[in-house]
Amino acid sequence: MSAIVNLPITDWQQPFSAELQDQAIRALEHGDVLVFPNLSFAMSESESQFLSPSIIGKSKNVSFDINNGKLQGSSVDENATVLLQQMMHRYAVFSKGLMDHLFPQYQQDLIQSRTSYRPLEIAGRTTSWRKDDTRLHVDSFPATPVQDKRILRVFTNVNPTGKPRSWRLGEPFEKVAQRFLPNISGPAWGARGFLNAVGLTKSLRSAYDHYMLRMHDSMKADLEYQATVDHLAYEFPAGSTWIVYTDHVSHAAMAGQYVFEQTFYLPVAAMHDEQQAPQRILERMTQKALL
Ligand SMILES: O=C(O)CCC(=O)C(=O)O
Ligand SMILES: [Fe+2]
Repeated sequence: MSAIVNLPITDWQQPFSAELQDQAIRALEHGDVLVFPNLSFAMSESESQFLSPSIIGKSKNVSFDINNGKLQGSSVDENATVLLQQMMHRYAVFSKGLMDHLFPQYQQDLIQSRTSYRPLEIAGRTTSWRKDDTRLHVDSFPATPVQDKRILRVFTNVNPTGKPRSWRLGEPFEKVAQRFLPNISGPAWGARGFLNAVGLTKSLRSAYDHYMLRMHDSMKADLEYQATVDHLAYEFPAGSTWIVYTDHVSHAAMAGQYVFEQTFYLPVAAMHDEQQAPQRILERMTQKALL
C-alpha cells in the first residue's frame, strides 16, 4: 500500500538539500504520497469571498489554465472574476515553484496543465458512478489521453474551519492491475482513431490510455471491490499540501471542502526510474508495447 511520507516543507519557494530531493523523488515514483503538513496557501481578506460553494455554476470546480489565462466554471461577477483569476494564477505559480525546487530533474520536461479550485463538499455529492471520486480509482481522463505521460498532482487543503480532506489509499498499482486487467479486452480496431477524428478525444488514445480508462471504470463499477479492498484512510489536515502520482496511486476522496489542485504531466522518459511508471508496469504485464 502507498505510504505517507511527511516532509517539513513550509515555503513554496524554499530551496532543498540534495538529500531531501533524492528522498522525495524516490518516494514519489515508488507510489508514496508526499505530505507537507505545514505548507499552506494563504488567501487574502478579499479572496475569502471565494470560500463558498455558490461561486461555481453547474461545474464541480473552478478551473484555470495558466498557459492562456482562461478561467472556467465560476459564476462570480466581472470584478470578482479578475480576483479569482489572480488567486488561481498564484496557486499555479506557487505549485510550479515547489515542483521546480523539489524535483529539479523534472523541470525541463514538466508540463503544467489545469489548476482547479474545489469549493464543494465531497461527502454526499451526487454524481454518476464514473465521476464519483469517493470510489477508489487511478486517474484516467476519457477526453484527454496521456499516452507516454504521467499524471502528477499537487493538492492544498485551504478549509477555513479546520476540516481535513479525507482520502482512502488503495492497494498497489500492480495488485490493481492483476485484479482488473485480465477482464479487459484490447482496444477495438479503428475505435481510437475514430474517437480522435470526431473530436471525442483531444489526441489519439493510446493502448495504455485504453487500458487505464477501463481499469478506472472497472474499479469504480465494482462495489464489492470498493467495500472489501484493503485501504488506508488518511486525513490531510487543513493547511497542508500533498503531491502524488494519481495515475499510479489508487485513491478516493471521501470528504472535505475547499481544496486547490494543480495538474502536471511528465513524460515517462523524464522520470528518475521509468520502470516504475504505470506504462511500463502494464507493458510488462501484457508483454506488449502499449502505443
Ligand atoms: O478532490 C480530491 O480530493 C481528489 C479527487 C480525485 O480523485 C482527483 O483529483 O484525482
Ligand atoms: Fe482521482
